[in-house]
Amino acid sequence: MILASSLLTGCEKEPQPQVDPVADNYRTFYQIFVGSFSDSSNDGIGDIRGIINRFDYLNDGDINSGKSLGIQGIWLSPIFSSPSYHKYDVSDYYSVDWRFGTEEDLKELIALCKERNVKLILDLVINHTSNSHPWFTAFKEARMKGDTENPYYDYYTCVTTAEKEGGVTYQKIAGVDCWFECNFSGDMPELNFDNPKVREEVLDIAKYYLDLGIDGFRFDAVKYIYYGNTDKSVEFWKWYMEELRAIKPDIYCVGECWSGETEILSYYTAGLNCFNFAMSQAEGVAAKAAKGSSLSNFTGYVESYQNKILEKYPEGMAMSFLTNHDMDRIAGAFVTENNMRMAANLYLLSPGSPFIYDGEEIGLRGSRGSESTDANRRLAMLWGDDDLIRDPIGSTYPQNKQITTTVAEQIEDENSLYNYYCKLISIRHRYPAIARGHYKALSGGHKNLGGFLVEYEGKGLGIFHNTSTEELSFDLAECKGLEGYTFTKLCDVIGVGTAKLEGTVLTLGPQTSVVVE
Ligand SMILES: [Ca+2]
Ligand SMILES: [Ca+2]
Repeated sequence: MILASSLLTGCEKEPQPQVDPVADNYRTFYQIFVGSFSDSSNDGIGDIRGIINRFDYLNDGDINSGKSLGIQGIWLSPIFSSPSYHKYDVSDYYSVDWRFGTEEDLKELIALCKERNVKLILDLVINHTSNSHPWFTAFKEARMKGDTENPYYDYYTCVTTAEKEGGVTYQKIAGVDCWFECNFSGDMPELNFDNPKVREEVLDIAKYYLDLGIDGFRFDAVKYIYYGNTDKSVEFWKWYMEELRAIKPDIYCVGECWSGETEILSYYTAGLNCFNFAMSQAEGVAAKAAKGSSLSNFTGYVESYQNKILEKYPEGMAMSFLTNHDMDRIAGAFVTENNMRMAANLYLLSPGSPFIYDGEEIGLRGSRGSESTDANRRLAMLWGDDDLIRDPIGSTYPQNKQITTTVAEQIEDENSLYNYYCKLISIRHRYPAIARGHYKALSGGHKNLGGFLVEYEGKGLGIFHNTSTEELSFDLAECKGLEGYTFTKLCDVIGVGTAKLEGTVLTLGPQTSVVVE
């Protein structure tokens, strides 16, 4: 059973402005898999106008309304022309895929985002193109003819049979000794970034969309630019980020380097924030702690990871998330929804700029399954109204495994996961320190009790979590690491149980988190 979470009034009592005043990049983002989100044209495929129609759901312009998720940024999965449903293989970087709408629709979405102070970033896939991109057609033709004068002759990475390297995937062009690199699929040939013309092309694409009013990008597959050579890939991103920052100093970018911590952190030296993969998935540090394993593994990780980022890139941020479109939905990782709520507390009450994958806030399910299809990880949003959005082509997820509630139902139910996310996000935004502060791990004297001292602008904020299923107490006066700080106010409580602060003794109900000052 899920008990009502109690939400106390925040410590800041001054009336807050209607429009979120945040001007920096420490924002709570929402990932939209465009084709599965909302359909405005009744063809079953999500589109840009669908997002425009759903904007009040995402951010209604009033951070105090309590009727909106209140997200401050949107990442759109690729929207450019592409033969696939997922569009990670682009055939024209300068046109919106006709199924998703038009550039006019995109401009309208940009204007709406600006009005609501929501940053809009596009998924930019530059490592590879579609094999139906005109550049690739021209490259292939030039190679087959041996036409070295053709400007596209060197647009893609290719080697001779003798030059092939292990661990890299190639495909041969029939009739000539030319193997083009294609680590994702033969349909996705990889561009040659040693060619200055290719670098110019990818810079022009970014410039075009920045001119249109886009706030930045989510960069796909950053480590594949020079696959197997991290130094060269880092050099590329350093160059690219410097060029982009010269055009738009406050640009918001995040890189996808799906790898271990050391490799992820190397891209921070290029001035590029990257997704924090260790926080994600069923066995990630957030989900594991939420399921009851030692909380100090989580708190210690958050502290050390933030320090490592700041060492590599003083303006860097952690970019936490639980899942994305390439992973099984996180709701399936937990036996009870209370664990799911705890995982949300852990990652949304941590530093930087976190990402919520659309549908996560209603507990949407979907996993690859034995059919091994990623389409199952990108199922249609369950609006519960007349939206005709359909699951993507190739999905096989059994209907009887899906949740039985919808957005419409969860909005009306004050104890729903959706309303829980709304409250949790509003708590995150009430304290600028949560996103921007410096985190120090604290132990609560029990394997499931602990949290952080968060220092920001000379003040200390306390965040504490009880991940167990019982009530736990501890004395803040005896908490190692809190020397010099006395917390006297219990500001916000979110979780399954309640909480109290009596003198210096803090008591947290089961699976509950608090903010104290
Ligand atoms: Ca549509
Ligand atoms: Ca590459």
